[in-house]
Amino acid sequence: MTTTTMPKTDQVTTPSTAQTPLPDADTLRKWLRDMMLIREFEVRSMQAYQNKLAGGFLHVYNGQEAVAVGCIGALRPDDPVITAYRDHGHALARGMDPKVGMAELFGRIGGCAKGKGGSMHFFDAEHHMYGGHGIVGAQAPLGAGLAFATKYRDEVMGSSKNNHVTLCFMGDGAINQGAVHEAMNLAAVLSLPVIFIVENNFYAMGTAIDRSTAAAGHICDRAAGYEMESAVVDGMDVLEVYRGMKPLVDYCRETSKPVFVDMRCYRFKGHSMSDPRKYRTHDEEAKWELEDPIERLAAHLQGAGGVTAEDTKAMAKTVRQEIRAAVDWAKQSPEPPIEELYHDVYVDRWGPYTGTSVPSFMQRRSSDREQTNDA
Ligand SMILES: Cc1ncc(C[n+]2csc(CCOP(=O)(O)OP(=O)(O)O)c2C)c(N)n1
Ligand SMILES: [Mg+2]
Repeated sequence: MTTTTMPKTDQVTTPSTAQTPLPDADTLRKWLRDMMLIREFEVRSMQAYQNKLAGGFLHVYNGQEAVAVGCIGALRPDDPVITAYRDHGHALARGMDPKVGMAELFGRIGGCAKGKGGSMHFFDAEHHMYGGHGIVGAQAPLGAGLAFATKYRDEVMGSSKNNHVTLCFMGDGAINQGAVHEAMNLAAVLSLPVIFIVENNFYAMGTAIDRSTAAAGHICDRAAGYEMESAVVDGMDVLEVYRGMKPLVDYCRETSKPVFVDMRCYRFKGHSMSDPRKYRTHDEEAKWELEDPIERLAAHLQGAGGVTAEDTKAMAKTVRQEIRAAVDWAKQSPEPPIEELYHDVYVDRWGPYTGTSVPSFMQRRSSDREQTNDA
């Protein structure tokens, strides 16, 4: 048994919080509903898993809902998002229909990946959600690649400039992966509009962050090595997440420079369904449960007026009905036929390869060439 030296959320500093105005009351109510929807989806996912309706691995997002909802709330709807295997919350926050998500979990043809991906591979191109990735840190190069693609379209292919910002989420366990550092380096070298968000829940499986990571209390120092802007944000409060992220998203969009975020949060459940959580104490869990992001936003909305306890209850009821309908729908969806194994393996949307050219943002500056004398 080990205990972590994790900072409490009240010790966390958040940038520019005072200056960033919050969105209107309807948006805040939608965020509360979205967080409730994610929580209920996870509760029913765990039930379904125990009832053997879902197979494979299941990693639920309980406790971290404010991160996906607040970060995605700071984006435009067409900005790309990519994450790891704890991905249901991001997909739902991005607008995925819970029916389609539940069917994916159940391995049914109605799922977002036709039941061929399961829990770890929620993918929804229409909502610019690019997965769901099971290899720790593997989504970081893909996130940099998505940002590269948006920049390439703007500067080389496109007739109009879209200035997309890509959000690339990862766990704290990913930050010691070589691929993550290669991606951060390339993002800095090519000036790619990507925000690397570490959902720092202080554990990678059963290993506390200070047992696996040097200088665990200040992982933003790693971003400094790439001359990248960075921030620590309280991920247990959706308003703080939004206030922290909005200026960073705006900065990234304006400058096309990458950003790194240490998003402090806590997962209320185990790493996966087979985790008995023996590596942390009940006291520690109880302390973090007091920070429940859903309760915090509900209290804010009730305190700020406009929303009553009855409204919140009614919202919770609607959400329960929606998720129950999603479970029923997913159960009705057939299993994929065997031929599906060979479908969707390769995509040739852009036609055959016809050569390439180097976009200007990849060309080395002439001053660099003069310095190294190898023009
Ligand atoms: C390259 C690689 N190594 C090991 C694993 C096994 N593994 C799966 S999840 C995990 C822990 C990751 O923890 P973290 O990144 O903090 O994410 P969290 O589960 O806390 O969201 C590990 C080691 C893996 N999937 N990929
Ligand atoms: Mg973690």
